[in-house]
Order: sequence, then C-alpha cells, then structure tokens
Amino acid sequence: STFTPVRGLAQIGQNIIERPQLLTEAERKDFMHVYQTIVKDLLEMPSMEDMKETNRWVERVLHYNVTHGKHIRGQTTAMAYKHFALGNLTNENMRLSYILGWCVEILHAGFLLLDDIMDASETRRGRQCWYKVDNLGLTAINDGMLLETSIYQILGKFFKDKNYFNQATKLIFDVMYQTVSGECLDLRTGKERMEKYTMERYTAVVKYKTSLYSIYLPFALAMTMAEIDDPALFQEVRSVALEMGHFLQARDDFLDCFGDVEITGKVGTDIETCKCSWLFVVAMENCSPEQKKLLMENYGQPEPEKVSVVKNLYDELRLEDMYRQYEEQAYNSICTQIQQMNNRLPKEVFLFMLHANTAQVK
Ligand code: DMA
Ligand code: MG
Ligand code: MG
Ligand code: MG
Repeated sequence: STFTPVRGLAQIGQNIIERPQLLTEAERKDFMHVYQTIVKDLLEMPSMEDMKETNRWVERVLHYNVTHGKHIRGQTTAMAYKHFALGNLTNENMRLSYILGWCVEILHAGFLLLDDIMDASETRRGRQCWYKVDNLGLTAINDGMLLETSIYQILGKFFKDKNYFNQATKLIFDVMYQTVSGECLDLRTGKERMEKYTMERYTAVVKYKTSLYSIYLPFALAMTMAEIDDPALFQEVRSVALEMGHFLQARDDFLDCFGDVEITGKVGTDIETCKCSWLFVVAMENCSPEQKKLLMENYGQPEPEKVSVVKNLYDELRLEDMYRQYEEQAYNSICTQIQQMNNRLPKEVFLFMLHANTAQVK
C-alpha cells in the first residue's frame, strides 16, 4: 500500500523548505561548492602523496555514498549556525559551518554504508547498496571506515586553530560512539531476545542509533561553533532531538514494511533480520496468545512465506491505523514542544528538519 503523510504535513513541509531565512539559494549553492574543496583537500593531503591509487578509490567512495542524499543534517548544521552566530556571522564562518555540516553528512554516509551490510539490505536511495556494487561485499567495511576516519582529517585541516576545536571534536566522537552502541543494541537480535522487545528497549535503540547523530549533533555542533556554553540549552536541544528521533525512526520502521519502494528508495529487511522495530513492538503489545505464537514462529527468518505470515498478522492487528494514530499524536506533540522551546533556539530550523525528514527518507 502507498503511504500518505499526516494531513497537511507535506504541504507545510514544502512551505518551510522554501523559506528564505533558512538557507538562501545562494547559500545552498555555496554549501554544495564547499564539498568539492573538502574532497580536493582530502585527496591532496601532502602526507599521503604516495597514495594516489587509494585516493582515487576514496573519491569514488565519497562520490557514491555522500552526494546522493538530501543533506538535511549538513544543511541544518549551517542553518543553526547562522542563527546562533549573531555578530560573528562572517562569510568565512559560514563556510566553516558548511564544512562541519559536511562532516555530519560523511558520518551519516559511513553509518548507512555499514548499516546496509549489517542489515543485508539491497538498495539505498534507489540504487544498489555500496557493498553490492561490483560485488565489493565485506571489503566495503573498510570503505565505511574510510568515511568515518576522514572526518578527523577534515577537522584537523580546517579547525585546528579554533577555540572550539577540542569541544567540537569531542562532541562528534562522543556521538559516534553512542551511535555505534545504538547499532550494537539494534543488532542484538535473535529468537531468544524477541521476548525482550519492549517499547522501552525500542526507545533506547532509537535514542542511540538515530536521534543523537541525526538531530542532536547538527544543532549541538552549530552551538559549539558559536561558542555557546549554556548546558541547559544543549539539554533542551537534546530532549527535542529524542522526541523527533523517535517519531522519525518509527516512521522509518513503518515504511520498512508498508512503504512504497519507489519513494523510500530501499527494500525493507526488518522482519527478516529480526529487528526490534516499532511495528513488532506494537504488535507484541496488542496480540492474542495465538497471534503471539504465530509471530514468534515466523519473525526473523529469510523465507518469503514466513515474512508474509508476519505481514498478514500486521494487517490483522491494524498496525497501519495504529501507526497513523501515533504519527498524528507524536507530530502534534513535537510541534508544540518546538513552539514552546527557549526563544534562543532556532524553531524554524527544527521545523525544517522535522518536515524535510518526513518529505522522504534518510
Ligand atoms: C539506521 O537504522 C541507523 C543508522 C545508525 C544508520 P535503520 O537500519 O532502520 O536505517 P535504514 O532503514 O535506513 O537502513
Ligand atoms: Mg538498515
Ligand atoms: Mg540498521
Ligand atoms: Mg529502517
């Protein structure tokens, strides 16, 4: 079945994306242009002059994995910086915020590349997953590592002398560790663990694997670059980020099963890979003992017949309706939270992120 978002949500999203106070058309162009500079610098590092062959490979890895997304996280970093910078908003600082934004994009690309190997996925953004290209297979793990480790090279190159260098670096590496820990919990699957798939576990998985790097990090980085040192403000951003992350990951999980591949650009594998997905957790909360038995017997296995049994059960339990109810309620609650947040925070940028993410997928 095809998916239509909450009433009015897509339209609001469109309006928000066009609002000039976010990034102007010219700024978006600059943001894209800066990417070329970063790549060039990375490939022309004097200390690695004797590595021409691998440099060409790095270029391919970057090109395939980084430039085909929507760059929501990267642009959000720059927009938030633009808001927080106030008197310090120079062309040079704006450019540096684009570079930090690209660090978040490269981080994201690395996580997705590795996530697709671990989730046995076939497609991403309407194309083959990187590890499927030219049968790279497990050697693609190193390409994920290339992406993740390139971030420190970029930070060193452009931010070494900045007051906020240590803090920004620590923030990125803290969030990376949290994300990898979230992926770790997400991958602790298997028959014997299915009993432990509660909404509480789900909330922990999502907080670590999604919310912190996707939503908290872009804002927190912008605040760090603007040298804001009010812990309460960081805390407030974190709390909104967790709500938004839960909403967006629940949507990602819903679309994994009910989404249109033409729109999501990826074929779901959550049922086959035994994920503690929003749908499974809600199914467990609402099924009869007989339905539970059926679910337990058929979940987490590759056979298409077993996957069909699970999908039929999801239909029987009316999970699509339950998801829509959740979505409407969570969406309204997040909008309220954004309206009520501290006026020092860029509300319109939070709304941009909320809507840009619901307009399509990762
Ligand atoms: C992805 O969760 C999380 C990270 C850290 C990449 P997921 O596997 O549900 O994402 P997707 O559905 O995009 O593969
Ligand atoms: Mg995945
Ligand atoms: Mg995954
Ligand atoms: Mg998913």
